[in-house]
Amino acid sequence: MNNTLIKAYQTAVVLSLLLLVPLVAGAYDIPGITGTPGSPVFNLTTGTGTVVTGEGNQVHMWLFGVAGGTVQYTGPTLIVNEGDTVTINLTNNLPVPVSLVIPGMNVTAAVAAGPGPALPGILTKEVPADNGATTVAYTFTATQPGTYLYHSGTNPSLEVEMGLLGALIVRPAGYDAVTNRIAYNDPASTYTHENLFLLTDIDVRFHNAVENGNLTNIDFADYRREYWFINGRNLPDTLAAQNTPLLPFQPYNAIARLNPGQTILYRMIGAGRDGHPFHTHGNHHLNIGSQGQLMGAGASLAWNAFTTAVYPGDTFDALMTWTGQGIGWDVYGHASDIDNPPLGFSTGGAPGPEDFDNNGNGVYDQCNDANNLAQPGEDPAAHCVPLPVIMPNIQDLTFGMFYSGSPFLGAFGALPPGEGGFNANAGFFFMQHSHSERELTNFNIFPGGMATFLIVEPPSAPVQ
Ligand SMILES: [Cu+2]
Repeated sequence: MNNTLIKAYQTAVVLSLLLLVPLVAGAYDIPGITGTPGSPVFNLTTGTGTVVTGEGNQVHMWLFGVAGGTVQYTGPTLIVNEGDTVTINLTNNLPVPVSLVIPGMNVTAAVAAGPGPALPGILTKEVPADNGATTVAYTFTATQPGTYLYHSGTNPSLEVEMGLLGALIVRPAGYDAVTNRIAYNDPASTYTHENLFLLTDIDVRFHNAVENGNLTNIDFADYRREYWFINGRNLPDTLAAQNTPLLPFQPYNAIARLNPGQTILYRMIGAGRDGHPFHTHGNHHLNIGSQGQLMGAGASLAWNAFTTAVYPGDTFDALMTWTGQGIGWDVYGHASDIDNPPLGFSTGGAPGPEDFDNNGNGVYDQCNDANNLAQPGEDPAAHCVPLPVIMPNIQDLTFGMFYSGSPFLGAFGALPPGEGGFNANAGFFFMQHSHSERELTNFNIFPGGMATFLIVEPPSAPVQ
């Protein structure tokens, strides 16, 4: 075939491959529980559990869980839709009364079953300590989409500290899990993936006192945190699998992943005793909502931040993306081709990393080819610009456990014996963490605490 025929053939191949790609890429959601649309009912209970900390300590907790299941830290994430009439039936297996408050929701509480009556608490009606005999129903209409905290409204100094808290997500009326992934009823809140970052902290001395029955000897003014959590886990457990049997009371992890150009919705909640400056590496995040309120039509009052101060009771909805724009060199390694040999089409197979910027002209990584343009999202000014430093010899480098051996996205390079294995796709790992440095420890052991990672995976590794 002559060159024209080859190009026509390859263009057809590329187009047919594109047709096989779904219009909406695979996406992941926040794990949680849902109910019957319109009128979901959640049956929750309380109980004691043991949280395993990042350095291996075990901490006595009071926790919410689905009735008949395992209690958990943090409590089950409740996911409902705007306009739903939500009922949460709560029973209690703890030695103290408990209750449920949901700041931002107009909740009605009443005894639904059992001997009753509910105890008249300070903030809401309470479930007595009666080994599950009484059920109190908390009912509200989810009028406003957004991210919310629920927690015990009974002696919160003790009971929120002990772990009686969780997240509530209200999806907007126009939301569709496949075709319209929005945080609010506004296209400016559109996202590809979403993550929950429920931020908590504890003082293990209080938990030891409760475990030993010394409920009256706790001085909450004298608190000193030793552990900081995201979704009930400390680093490195924030990166472990969901529902791992190693952490039976801590089902949720906190890994964030995206492909270049995609957008993640971070739902951040402050539920500890201290505020936490939550900091994103890789890019700033755009705070589009807070406390269930969109920051203006078209998100016009949204604000960019590298760090958002998340104080107790705060919730923020923030959009995070990554494109590699503006760094001034070609993160895909198109210029040098040292680490990333031509793959995929050029060897007769599926698209590979080196095909990503190919317009179907049959020429691969020829930066002097006028048809070889920057890919969507790639900075045209950086396309084919080489890495502006000379890489040191490997014996002169210190290796992080997530380094692929190459500075280029999706490329592997040489690593010393024993290094590697934690970065399967040669992605970029960006720490997302509390910028209070002391909160990056587990009982004074660094690294740990309130930290996780955003993994920018190369286009060859679609994030589902
Ligand atoms: Cu940092």
